[in-house]
Amino acid sequence: MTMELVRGTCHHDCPDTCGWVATVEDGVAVKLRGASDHPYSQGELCPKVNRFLDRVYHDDRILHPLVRTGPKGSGKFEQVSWAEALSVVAERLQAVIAKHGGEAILPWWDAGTQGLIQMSSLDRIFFARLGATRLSGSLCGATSEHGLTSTYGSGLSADPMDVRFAKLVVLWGTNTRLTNRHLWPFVDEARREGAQLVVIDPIRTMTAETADLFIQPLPGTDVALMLAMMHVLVRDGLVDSDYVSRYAVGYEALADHVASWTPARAADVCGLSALQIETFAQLYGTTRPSMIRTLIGAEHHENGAMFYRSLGCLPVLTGDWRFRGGGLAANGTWAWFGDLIDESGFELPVSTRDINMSHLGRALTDSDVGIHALFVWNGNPVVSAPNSRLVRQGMAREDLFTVVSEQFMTDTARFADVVFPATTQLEQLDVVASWGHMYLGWNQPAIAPLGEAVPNTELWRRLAAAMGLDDPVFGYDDEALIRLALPGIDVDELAKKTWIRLNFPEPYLPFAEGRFATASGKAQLWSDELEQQGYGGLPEYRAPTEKPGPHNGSFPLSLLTPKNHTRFLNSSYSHHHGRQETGPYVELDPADAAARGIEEADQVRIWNHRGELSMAAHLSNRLRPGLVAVPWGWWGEAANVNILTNDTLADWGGGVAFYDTTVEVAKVSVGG
Ligand SMILES: Nc1nc2c(c(=O)[nH]1)N[C@H]1C(S)=C(S)[C@@H](COP(=O)(O)OP(=O)(O)OC[C@H]3O[C@@H](n4cnc5c(=O)[nH]c(N)nc54)[C@H](O)[C@@H]3O)O[C@H]1N2
Ligand SMILES: Nc1nc2c(c(=O)[nH]1)N[C@H]1C(S)=C(S)[C@@H](COP(=O)(O)OP(=O)(O)OC[C@H]3O[C@@H](n4cnc5c(=O)[nH]c(N)nc54)[C@H](O)[C@@H]3O)O[C@H]1N2
Ligand code: SF4
Ligand SMILES: [Mo]
Repeated sequence: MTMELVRGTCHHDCPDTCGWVATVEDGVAVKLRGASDHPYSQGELCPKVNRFLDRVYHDDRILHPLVRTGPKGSGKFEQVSWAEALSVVAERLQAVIAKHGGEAILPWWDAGTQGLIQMSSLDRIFFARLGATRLSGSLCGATSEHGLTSTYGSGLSADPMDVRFAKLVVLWGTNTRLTNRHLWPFVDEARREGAQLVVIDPIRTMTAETADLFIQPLPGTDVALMLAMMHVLVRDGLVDSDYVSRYAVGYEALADHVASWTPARAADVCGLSALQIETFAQLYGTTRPSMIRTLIGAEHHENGAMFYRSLGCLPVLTGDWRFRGGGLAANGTWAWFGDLIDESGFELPVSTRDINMSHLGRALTDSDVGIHALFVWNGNPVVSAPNSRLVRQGMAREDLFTVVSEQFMTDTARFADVVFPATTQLEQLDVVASWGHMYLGWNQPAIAPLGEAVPNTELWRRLAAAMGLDDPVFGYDDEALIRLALPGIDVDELAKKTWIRLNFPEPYLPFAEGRFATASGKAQLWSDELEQQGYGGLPEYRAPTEKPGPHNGSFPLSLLTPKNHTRFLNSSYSHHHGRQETGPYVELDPADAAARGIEEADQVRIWNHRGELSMAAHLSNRLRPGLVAVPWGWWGEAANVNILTNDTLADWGGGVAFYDTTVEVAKVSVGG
């Protein structure tokens, strides 16, 4: 018997990017454990990935190419050879191009794996050569980065691990214990040293439960809260005027602007008390260092980018950037890797149109847009994109030719004409950059690909050959692609060490002496660009278009649909771990339930102008009147809450307003 330990890095779309070690016996992975020497994840994986081997070896894995035999969406397929599947795809794509032009082809991909080459590399050359429509926007991450860039000139922010040096930790719109669990020990460390913890979330999450101070604003109103904090900082002389005068522009204008944003005014907008705002603002204004941690929750609003742009102003005003353990740790980590990763080898200058990925449903159902072929990999848009009824409607078009590369028969793959079998992270080579810490991770394949599954890179090579594309880069193997994308990295050393810290100083104090990436080198409390683009030069609160109320076709209750299950990763694992999680259900405040005659476990309808679902009611003290929540990530038309969600784009940055959704809920009458 041979036994081998193979080190790798988790590929999931998760900020933790954990290191792991697979035990392989005679070519079969028998154990997967967290790598105890990974400096950030330190040994533990998570309830999702602890059972990753069950996923890898699951009977439901797609291991061969499939061609549809039943009606669209029926999930009826037959196994075919790779050669046959490739020739079907090549023929159909050539026919689409001949009849409608390359732009009738839409690629749709996300971060199902966020590995550098398996997420997106050769696909870009492939689709550029076909003249396909380009995918723009993002379900996750771009709005926060663009918002922050408006204030700092880049998405760079603090090293999240430095939260351990904070005296005040503010978890703002992030459910750390669920979504970023390996940061929690660092938060705990700070608390053991006396730090206080503030959590700001419309939902009393498992993270909020542990806070010293929990602030529960109405969704999408945080910018008003920030403006009132700025008001208090200015009013009470808590601004670090030395820092601001050296390293920021627009302070005078901002100070004038926030004069009218009293805590009382913000309290009305946010549904908080003026005293709460006052207390928090004082705490923040007088505690150094204060570290704000935020991730993605707050970007899923129409004013999502404004949230991050405004948040970025706070540690500038307090001068928190001077201190280790101070500042703001956002999803800016990708920005750190930017200088390292050179994707130009995967790009061709193309001038085709683009379509925002959140508008998949709109694009597929609008005949003027004219999409005739759709290619999906690394994502499950039928479950993860907003306004999902429209996505289903579009994907059900018999005249749409759909290709999906998947490991499992997801709701999206069910609509495919051709399904290609994809390998898992245990079967593919890659490197993984993190958006939660500063370590780049190598992933050595631990086992051979199962069945006829291939890494995404190999799929593009085979498709390129089938389509007669001969760009030299299609001849590169995976290691050569990694070398191409990481010109400044010693790839052999990375492979040997498995994890290397980016070459940033430690402690990492990016803005201790200003040096923001803006043209002036200063933080932009006032932004000329935003003023010119019509967003206003200063942080501004704007209510969403879809807000609760009996007008404008909207509905009386706000609906939030964040991640809720420890065993799900977005929509992945819901079909494996679903039985261990309760749900889906509609979580209601007892007051809203009482007003509708709803009791615990009653079957209720939840609907709006986009769709309707029927689920059990769950009365909860995690919410507040006017707010309901449904856990997201469940497969199946009857369980997928994105049927209800808003596909309006965020202000700038290309994200989408999932969480600016309004609904009504009613009891399903017996027999009705
Ligand atoms: N277990 C688990 N972990 C995950 C994931 C998963 O599916 N399951 N997904 C991964 C992915 S892709 C991502 S992007 C991250 C996301 O990590 P987070 O950003 O932490 O997660 P979200 O659930 O999107 O939102 C976080 C919180 O934002 C709150 N929120 C919503 N609107 C507002 C608002 O207007 N203001 C404020 N203050 N808060 C608001 C929500 O109530 C929610 O509790 O998690 C990653 N980790
Ligand atoms: N209502 C609501 N909607 C949301 C969110 C929310 O909080 N609420 N969160 C949003 C966020 S933050 C995100 S990031 C998105 C996530 O949405 P998606 O990116 O669509 O995430 P998943 O649903 O996990 O789908 C990833 C798929 O990729 C496949 N996959 C994994 N590795 C590979 C591989 O190597 N090759 C191939 N070909 N496939 C692979 C997996 O099997 C899985 O089916 O959803 C967004 N949608
Ligand atoms: S999903 Fe996240 S927490 Fe779980 S092992 Fe992967 S990186 Fe770590
Ligand atoms: Mo995400």
